Amino acid sequence: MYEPDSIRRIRLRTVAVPLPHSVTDAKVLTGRQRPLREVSLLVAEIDTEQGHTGLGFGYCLRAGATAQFAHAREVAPLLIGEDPNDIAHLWSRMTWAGASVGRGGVAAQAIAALDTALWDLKARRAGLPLAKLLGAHRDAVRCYNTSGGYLQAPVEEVIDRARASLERGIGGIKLKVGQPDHRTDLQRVDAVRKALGDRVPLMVDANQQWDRTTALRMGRALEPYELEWIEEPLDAHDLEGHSALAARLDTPVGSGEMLTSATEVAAFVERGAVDVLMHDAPRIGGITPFLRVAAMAGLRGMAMAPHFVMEIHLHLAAAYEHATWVEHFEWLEPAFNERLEIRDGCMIVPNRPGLGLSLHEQADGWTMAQVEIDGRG
Ligand code: SMN
Ligand code: MG
Repeated sequence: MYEPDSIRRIRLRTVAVPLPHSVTDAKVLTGRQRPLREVSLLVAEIDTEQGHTGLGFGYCLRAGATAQFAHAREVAPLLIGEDPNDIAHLWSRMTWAGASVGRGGVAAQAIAALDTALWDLKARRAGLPLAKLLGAHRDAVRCYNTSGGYLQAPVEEVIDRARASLERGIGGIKLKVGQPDHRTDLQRVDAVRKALGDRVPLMVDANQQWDRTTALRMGRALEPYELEWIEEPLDAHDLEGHSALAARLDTPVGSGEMLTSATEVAAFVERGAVDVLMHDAPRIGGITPFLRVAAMAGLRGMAMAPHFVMEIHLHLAAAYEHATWVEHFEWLEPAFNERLEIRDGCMIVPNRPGLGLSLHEQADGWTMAQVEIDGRG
């Protein structure tokens, strides 16, 4: 017999995780952003009256951490006293509470940390890894490395790091492109393809720095390299441009990481604007909206390669029917005690319950803000 549980306490904190070294993508070289030095996590920990716990997190890069924390702090009290199993209802309540600032962006991202903690809690209560709770299609997901392919690294270093990734069992390599000098992009892709050989899955990511003409020209110039996909060739919101480009290139086009609501992602899915859907649960409001658009993409047989946060997306990709990849980054590892196992080109779904994560104590030293909410005001 099910006895409804009740949320007793929520802890929120912002944890600024430093990167081993700063990284540069095309947005930096075109003067739009500073190099990236840290990732700010918004961590939510939920405790229930029956003694269950859930751990979730969202993130942001550069600006936004203060606003995410402030919004989460405002909506989290709505969860106190509620049954943590009613995740869809709680997601709606939190979203309606902040509706006047919108259903995407910072508001959605604050909710994402809490929503993810609720899913973690539900899976832990069931004693199942999250992928199993959702209904997994596989217990390992193909993975590719991104962190070795940034633009501040000379191509020799990119090749060395790619070789090290492949040796440790990672299944593909992504390179950053989109530099103001297009020839440099092509030279780097050529050098890496020659060094690694034809059989290694390679992807490129232009981080939105091409216009429509350049994207088509670069896409055509890159066709001989048989890339797994070309990512963010255009402005992230240029739905029409993506549709036209995807129709004209043989190489699959991927995008979706910069969209910040399920509705925005759904438009790309409905229009078939991308071949590889790259949405991001923490960016669009959590696992609840992620699964809604994944279901739409699944009906169309689309490929899916969720953006960043392998710690969460590994479970969601394992529960997706069609072709899928997960993105390997070591950046967030210092914040957690556990490590994901990688073998034969794939990341293995952990057999621990929930997401299978616990916060490392060094996260305490990186905590910039925290609050405990227990309903007693
Ligand atoms: C990226 C952007 C922001 C954080 C991590 C990674 C990048 C990617 O665009 O897709 O790898
Ligand atoms: Mg990207």
